[in-house]
Amino acid sequence: AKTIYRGDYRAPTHLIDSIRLEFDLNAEETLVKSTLEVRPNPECTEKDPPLFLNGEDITLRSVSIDGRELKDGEYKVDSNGLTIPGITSAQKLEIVNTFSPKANTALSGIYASGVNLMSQCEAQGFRRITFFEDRPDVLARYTTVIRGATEDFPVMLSNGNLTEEKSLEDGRREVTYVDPFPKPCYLFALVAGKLVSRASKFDLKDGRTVDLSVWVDPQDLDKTEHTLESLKRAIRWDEERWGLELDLKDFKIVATNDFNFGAMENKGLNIFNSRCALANPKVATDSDYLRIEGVVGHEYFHNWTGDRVTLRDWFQLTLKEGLTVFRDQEFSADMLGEPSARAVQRIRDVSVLRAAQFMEDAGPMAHPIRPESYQNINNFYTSTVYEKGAEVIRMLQTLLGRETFRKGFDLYIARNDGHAVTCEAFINAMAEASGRDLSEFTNWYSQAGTPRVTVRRHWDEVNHRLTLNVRQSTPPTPGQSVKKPFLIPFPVAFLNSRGEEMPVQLAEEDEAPAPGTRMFELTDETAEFVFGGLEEEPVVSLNRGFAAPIILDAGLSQEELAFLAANDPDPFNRWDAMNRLLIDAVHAQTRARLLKTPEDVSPLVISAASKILRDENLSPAFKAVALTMPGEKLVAEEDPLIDPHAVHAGWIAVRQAIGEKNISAFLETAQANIVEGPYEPTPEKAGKRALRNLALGYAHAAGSPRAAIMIKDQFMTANNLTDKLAALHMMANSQTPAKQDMEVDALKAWYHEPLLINKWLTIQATAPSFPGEARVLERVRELTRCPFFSLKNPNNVYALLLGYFQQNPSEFHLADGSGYAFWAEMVLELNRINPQVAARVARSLDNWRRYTPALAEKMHAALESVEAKRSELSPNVAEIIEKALG
Ligand code: DPP
Ligand code: ZN
Repeated sequence: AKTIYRGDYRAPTHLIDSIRLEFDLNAEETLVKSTLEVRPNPECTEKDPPLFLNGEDITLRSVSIDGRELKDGEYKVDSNGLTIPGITSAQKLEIVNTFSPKANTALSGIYASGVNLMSQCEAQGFRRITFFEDRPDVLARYTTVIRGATEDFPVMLSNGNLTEEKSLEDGRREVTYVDPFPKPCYLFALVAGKLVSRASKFDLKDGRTVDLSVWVDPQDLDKTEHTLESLKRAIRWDEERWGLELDLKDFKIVATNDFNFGAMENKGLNIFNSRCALANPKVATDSDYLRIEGVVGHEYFHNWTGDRVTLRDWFQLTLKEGLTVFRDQEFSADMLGEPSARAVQRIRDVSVLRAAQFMEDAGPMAHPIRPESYQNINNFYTSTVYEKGAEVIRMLQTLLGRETFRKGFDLYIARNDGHAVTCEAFINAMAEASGRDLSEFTNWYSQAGTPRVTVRRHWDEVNHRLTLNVRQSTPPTPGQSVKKPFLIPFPVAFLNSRGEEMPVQLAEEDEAPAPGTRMFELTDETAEFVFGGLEEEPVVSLNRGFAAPIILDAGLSQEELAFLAANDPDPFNRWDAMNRLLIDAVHAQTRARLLKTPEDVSPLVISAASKILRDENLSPAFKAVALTMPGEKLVAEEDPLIDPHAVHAGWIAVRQAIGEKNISAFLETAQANIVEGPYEPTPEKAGKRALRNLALGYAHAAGSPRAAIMIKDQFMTANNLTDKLAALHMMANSQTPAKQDMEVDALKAWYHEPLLINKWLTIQATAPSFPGEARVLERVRELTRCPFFSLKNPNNVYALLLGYFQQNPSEFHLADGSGYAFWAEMVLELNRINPQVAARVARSLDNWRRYTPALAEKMHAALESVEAKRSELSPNVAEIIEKALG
């Protein structure tokens, strides 16, 4: 496939000032008439270039220029698009084409979802609707006319304002929308079908009243309140925190069960995957409620960072995504309010980054937040572009300070409103607002890989001085063997033996600053800091709040980690220390298994866990995250060669030991954290539920019969999905015979609700199998043939197949390679149906080189078996396989 390079950017040959789209809707075959006002781009340096309009999987009916239909030979059409030479002045182009929504299983362009039609244009779906310059730097004004049978399409929506609505004589209706804002075509949206809405008026700060609505299938209307309320909070927050107002009279959200992404920020008409939009206590857990609020915020915030200020080209994706993830993370944190709840939010965000992005950065798909090349842009909607991109923005805020960062942000918006720009626009605005040269910082945009920062300490007992020697290095990544040092914010704090913060004073300074965190910056490969004014040797607490997305080796002993886990006043680092102890304990147990030298789980980790569990000053929410076992994959990432079975056994041993040694404390905690009354997803109540379920999990893992009874009882009586699902999950992960009945009960009760079916599928896919039970591989294979599973539905695929391939390492990595063979089979089937989804699933074998030779060899063979079908592979899948085989 063709590789596209960032440096090859050329301005568009032609500009399209306006587009009028007329749709005659039909699920089998939709007819589009598109009228374009086209003119040569004065900034294009080529002499009289032909106009090229992308078009894919659509059928051209006719082309006319200024009313004259073009004949064969006056244009050229092939499987990539339409070429029209000779457009050297402003002209009106009229194109008629058709496509089939029903046949569109790729879910890109306009497709059928149940009885509805939905659109998804980012990144390159618009070319599957009509012929157009499908690139983000062509901004046009859209008028959309939709005609459809009243019976089939009682609701027809598009971007902008409804300006006309009429009944046609043939039993159809026609609606017209005008979007006042020029936009790139990836932000176009069309929705039609039998939808109902929950609507509300909302008063903006500037005095205008706007209409907000959430559109869903009728059976989902009772799941829309949280979405609508989240939207109101997001609008208010963007006004208050960033001074940004809604620029439309009308803002709509639509939910659908068939969607490749989580959600999409189409101008004024956001479309959401139902799993990111629908909630009530029966179908959504506490984390679903949080996620929905975050995603509703994310898509709404794109209205400014993405829509009003958009991208010049797809290499700049992080310009809108990194920034908007940062904004949604801040929104979620602000909604939680008090500092310890905010810390829990930060802990969750960092855990996601470490689990997914660090792995990506260490594998064959490693790329800078702004990639230098790609084959298929859909493969670059990655945790690097999104989550690491957000960390890069956060570092800028840390380095410049909140106020200056805000000034830079305001400047960025003011200066680039209505334009399609590059990442430089953001950096330049920040540099200008701060008066600081940020050129060193831009390495974060151009270099892949996670920097390792190693800190070695020397305590001078005589002079009471502490020296920190810091070294940063970043391992090679594909195409980048040597890395320049990064500019890294580096917060330092010291604790005395009572656990209190001490002043962080450089030896050459005369005065001690107030005790607390002090911010330094790393710019070179090495740095030395000498600190004085210390009454005793401190314990260091570094990179508080995860100020930089680095892998930090602070050189702390297990005792020091245990000290921080018990005492660090910074909740993030307190969590981090406990998390590190847990990871190290799993490593030790894994090693003991590999070397066949049994050893006890370190008493230090057990007592650290027990202290956190009993600490009366900690919130339940914090205790729950601090005592959550790190994922097996995250732990395995640090092993020189991964043996998933040894890691699994090590993980089980640690959890069991912590459970056994604290069994009564866990049972008491479970008892003490029962939440009474009607369900509410508040942080306090969610925190209590999380802690209770965590405690039950440990006690159950330690074999407590009482825990088993409590879990079963909870499954039967819970008034909310969080508790019910947690109970089912704990049972499914144990050997209890009772679990079969529970699983069948749940299936019966959940059968008609796609959101719940997906959760059920994930439980099946991620559970272990015990002796005498069918292997998970067999269960998953069987489930792919069930009436409630379809390879055409992305959520089904993510729930069952990604669950199995990516969240159940010990069951997927079977010694005979049968797990991998199944993966290959699924990738090839999905490749025919939905290339974007197939490519996501394909990534499950990315890090094959990291496994023990016997497994790596079989993973490699599975990759080759897919590669062997090269000629059938979509460009999406081909790129992933090619890079994995590298
Ligand atoms: N731009 C979408 C989002 O991340 C994904 N297509 O919000
Ligand atoms: Zn986004």
